[in-house]
Amino acid sequence: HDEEMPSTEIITLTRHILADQMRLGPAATGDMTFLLNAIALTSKFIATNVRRARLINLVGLAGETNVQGEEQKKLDVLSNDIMVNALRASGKTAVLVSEELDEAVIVEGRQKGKYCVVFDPLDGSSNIDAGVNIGTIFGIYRIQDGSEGTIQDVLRPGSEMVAAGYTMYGSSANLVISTGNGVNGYTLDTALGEFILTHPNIQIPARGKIYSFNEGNSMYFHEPTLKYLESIKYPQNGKSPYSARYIGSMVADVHRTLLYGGIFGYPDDKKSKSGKLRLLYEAFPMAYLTEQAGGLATTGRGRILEVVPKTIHERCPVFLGSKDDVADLIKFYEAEAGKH
Ligand code: P6P
Repeated sequence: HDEEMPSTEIITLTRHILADQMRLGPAATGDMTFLLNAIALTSKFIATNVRRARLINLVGLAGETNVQGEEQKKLDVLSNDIMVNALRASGKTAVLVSEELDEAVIVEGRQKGKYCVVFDPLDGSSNIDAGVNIGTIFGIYRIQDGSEGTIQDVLRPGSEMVAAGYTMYGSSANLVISTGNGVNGYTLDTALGEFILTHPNIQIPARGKIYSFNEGNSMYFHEPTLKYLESIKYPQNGKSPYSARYIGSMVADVHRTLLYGGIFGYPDDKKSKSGKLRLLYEAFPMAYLTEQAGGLATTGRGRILEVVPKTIHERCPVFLGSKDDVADLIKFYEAEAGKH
């Protein structure tokens, strides 16, 4: 045949995580599979609305009312509502934590399940009018044995998560997930309405050539951060300097780091005592994915996944990426610690 025959071997998200579930054997009840499918559905819904909002925002600005004329809900509120509703309705969750909600949602009655989902429904949404990629970030804990599902089930180190992922909304929707057995990437085929496996077994390069920091905060940076950046911008022994890439949307910066390597950092500094990124639903999921892809994720003083959260919206310094690059950064923090 001269025209390209469509592949008849398409691995959809559902098929791929079902295979993953079978790997776990009869103990797996399929609840995680069902839960991840519910999350995938919300990502499809959000992807559609992000795409439409770009049009509405632009048209809205011109004509005062948007194309549908309906009251346009803020996209991040809309994204939060679809996720809370879909996760509660899945019957697989007991506790939900959202960047958009001050308090955790405790699921009661028949709908209560055994998983806790912490999420940022639309991270980076301030970038949407510029057409910059934004995303949904999520992490999943199983409730602790004997627990009915309380806030204590999510105030646990990220190392106790059983899954994490993000969906990046750009020219296409990319869903990247790990259930503890490596990292896989799926791309939404809008014709099928299915996420198709496009990036099996993502492995971050051991070292990259890109650093991703907001250097606009340099005047506030602590010594170790400044010294590390100096070492890659003015390298000794004839090495080439690293390239700077900073999108200002965590999902996009982390996605590029996973695929191309290098280091992403949002340090704590004199202005932001604990940095800016949230521990539970930004730092933990991205650290989980980075480690599953063979990279490192540190606060500068220790492994991000070992931090024990005290409150659900607390912040945490983040340095993550290629293991050799992050190891180089850690040396500067150890030198600093060694001084005292
Ligand atoms: P800054 C977006 O607002 C966000 O929460 C992350 O997605 C992103 O990495 C960070 O803040 C960007 O922050 O201070 O560099 O604009």
